[in-house]
Amino acid sequence: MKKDITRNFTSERSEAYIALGANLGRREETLREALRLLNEHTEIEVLRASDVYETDPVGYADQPAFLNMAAAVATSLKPQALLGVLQEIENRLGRVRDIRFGPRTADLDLLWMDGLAISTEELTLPHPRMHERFFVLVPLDDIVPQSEPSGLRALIDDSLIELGAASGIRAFSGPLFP
Ligand code: PH2
Ligand code: MG
Ligand code: MG
Repeated sequence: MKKDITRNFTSERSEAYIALGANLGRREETLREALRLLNEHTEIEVLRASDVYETDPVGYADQPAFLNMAAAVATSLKPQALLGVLQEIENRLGRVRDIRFGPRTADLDLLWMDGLAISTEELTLPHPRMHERFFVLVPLDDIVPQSEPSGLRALIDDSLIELGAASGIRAFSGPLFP
């Protein structure tokens, strides 16, 4: 059955995947705090966090290296509401500048939610560029189970084969959560 995304999920929980990035300020503390704030929300539970990777900037090269990671969450929020929470957390963590693809204190991108396909002004799911970015795929690869039911596992496997040898990404630390 196709999911009705206009419905208000009160009890039903979705599994969502979020990419986190930071390349200004205290990058590791920012990511740790983002995970804490996510999990603190009454309708979001952080299930798994990936290792942390240091990555060369993609898209706009003249900026510092990023720390990137990914997280799996369970949530009763609808996609738009979850997106709103991610933006609130970015704001709380002091995100100010917003050059497209430019430096950011905290970037929380909603990548995938139960295999939903959505295309609106504010939100496109799956994230339209996730399959071409090592800084998204490599962390996701850490936390998406082999048995993931909605097609994300297959997307990661296919994309990593398509892209070939990973570059511009280095191990930085283990998971920052719990
Ligand atoms: N985010 C961008 C643009 N470029 N490059 C890396 N390595 N990591 C990012 O998180 C990133 C980027 C836009 O959000
Ligand atoms: Mg981003
Ligand atoms: Mg973003």
